[in-house]
Amino acid sequence: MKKHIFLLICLCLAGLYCAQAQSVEDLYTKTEVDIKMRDGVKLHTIIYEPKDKSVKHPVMMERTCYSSAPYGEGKFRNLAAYGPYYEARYIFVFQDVRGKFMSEGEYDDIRPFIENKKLYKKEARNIGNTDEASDTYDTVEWIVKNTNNNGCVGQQGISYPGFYATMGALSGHPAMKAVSPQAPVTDWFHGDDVHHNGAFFQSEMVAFQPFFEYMASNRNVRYAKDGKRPQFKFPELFHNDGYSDFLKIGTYANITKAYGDSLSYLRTIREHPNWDEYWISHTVTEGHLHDVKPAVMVVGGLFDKEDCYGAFATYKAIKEQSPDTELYLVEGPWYHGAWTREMTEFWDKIYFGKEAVSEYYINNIEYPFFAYYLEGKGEKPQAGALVFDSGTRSWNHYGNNWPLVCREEATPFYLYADGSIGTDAPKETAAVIGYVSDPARPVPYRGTIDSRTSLNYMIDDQRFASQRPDVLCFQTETLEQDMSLKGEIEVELMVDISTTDADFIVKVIDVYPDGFSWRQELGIPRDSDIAVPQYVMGGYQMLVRGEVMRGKYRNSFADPQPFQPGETTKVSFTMPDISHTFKAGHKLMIQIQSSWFPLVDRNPQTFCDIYSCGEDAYMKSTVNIHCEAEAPSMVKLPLVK
Ligand code: PG9
Repeated sequence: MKKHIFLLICLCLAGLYCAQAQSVEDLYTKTEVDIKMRDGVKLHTIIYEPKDKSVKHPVMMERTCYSSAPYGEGKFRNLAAYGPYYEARYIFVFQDVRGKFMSEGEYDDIRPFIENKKLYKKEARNIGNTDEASDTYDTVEWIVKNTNNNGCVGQQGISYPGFYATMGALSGHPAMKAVSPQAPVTDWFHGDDVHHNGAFFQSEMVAFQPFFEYMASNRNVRYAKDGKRPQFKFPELFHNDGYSDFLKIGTYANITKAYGDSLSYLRTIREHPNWDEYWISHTVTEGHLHDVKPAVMVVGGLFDKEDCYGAFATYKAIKEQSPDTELYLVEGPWYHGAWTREMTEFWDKIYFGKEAVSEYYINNIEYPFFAYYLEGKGEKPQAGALVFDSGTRSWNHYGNNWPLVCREEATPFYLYADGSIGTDAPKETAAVIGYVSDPARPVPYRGTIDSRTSLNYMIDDQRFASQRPDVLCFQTETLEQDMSLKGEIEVELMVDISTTDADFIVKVIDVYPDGFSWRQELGIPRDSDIAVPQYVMGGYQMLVRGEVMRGKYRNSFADPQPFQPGETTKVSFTMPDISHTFKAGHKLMIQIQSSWFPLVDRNPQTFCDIYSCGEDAYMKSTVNIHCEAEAPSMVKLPLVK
């Protein structure tokens, strides 16, 4: 008997060894197919299918504008990197979206969703009547009919692929059971990538567009001669210090001229400076997120420099427009895409802990969601919002009650002219504090030199800024007890400026106690292998949330209006949700400034069309913040009482 058990153990170990030793190529086949959409356009699709045909497999799909490569027979993606999905032998599908890389068709940025699309039998009748949702439907229809699948398809994607996942949720295909838009591109005028509250996020876009419009275009990949991408020579506008480089280039007109006005999206941005029909039709949350059939898990990073806004906006829009959808929100202390990459316990100077790391997210949050809906495996996850507290470094589930504190319940924290903050309305009759905003010396968005936009800026130390005369600092007394903020932040400033336009950047900051050290806070012994950042953490001013408001849009994003110099004027706007506990011993600081460079383009501070103005439009402006009884300035904080 013992011999048989021993033999059985050996056989199991051998089997285990073989399974582990088997490569992706041993376990999967790769097929590349140009799937015909309903209007005849073919989209290049790469399908990795398990060789094991004894069972039907679930499907995980990603539609992307960043290439479904590697292309070519025998060239496999490292599917093992997909962890539990690979272990569960999912069918993996990667597709180049219309107009990109190896797919046919014309590309349209954040292609509008077409309501009430008809599906005609004749291809010609479907021309002009397709969008990313119908392309997803037609793709899923082909996949279900042509692979050894279990009839359950999932889709996920980060950033732009997150937008395609949102569109996948609108495809209406019955096999599409679960979708996860992650840091989805959602609203490029109010809060994602291109603009925040109408202000242009230049350093991201100017660096991104040349790659996106040339290297990624199907003209230069699918249709390039023998598939070789011609190298594009763009003028060397940027050398090493983004701040100096962008200051030297100056205006938007100079940037587009340097590129020979060849970047179509920079032309689109110039042609649509205000919130108009172009932006409305290209913003999916503008009434299109109804009848969402699949389960949806929106994932976002609280400190995501690109699409922090989009995740919250998508979740709130589906919650409001499609109340029957099985809807989930996951918000972690992450930068753009960190949750599926190399997020570790420390991120730059800040410790977020073991439950912030990518492995925890994939194994405890994301995979269980898809396993339930695509494999029928495990418990149904708790629907609603699972949000990490970046102060207590812990996950909390709020069910359907996110944000915990809504606008009407938010607590006003008044800004006083002496630089303090409090919850009592100011009594002074004349209390103003101000600065001179000089476009020739804009406030940097970081305290260090960057050539590209740093993903760390959203948790950076703000002490570099608080020392500047053109940055106002307001702070509370040292907190005697923890103060938790859970939701969006409303800003209401009463201002007067000496010119006819200005930007207002407000930053919410967690001020660490003097003498603070991670080693003491976390009890990390000297001989520990945890790499504690070597940095003066005592007095660290951690950015928790920053946002810009372009003053001319204060009354309407569609109809910008000039300021009357010297006239006290209200400027109010909303900052994306936070989930942060300010611990006892810390302070809450608010900083106000009028430039955030080169992250945001400079406001000339005269009312004009910034996308076509000349250098002569730029002028200094004296900015006053009113902190008086009849004109109080405040931030309304989502304080959990
Ligand atoms: N959200 C990212 C982006 C898209 C388009 C322009 C700039 C940035 C991204 O898809 O990675």
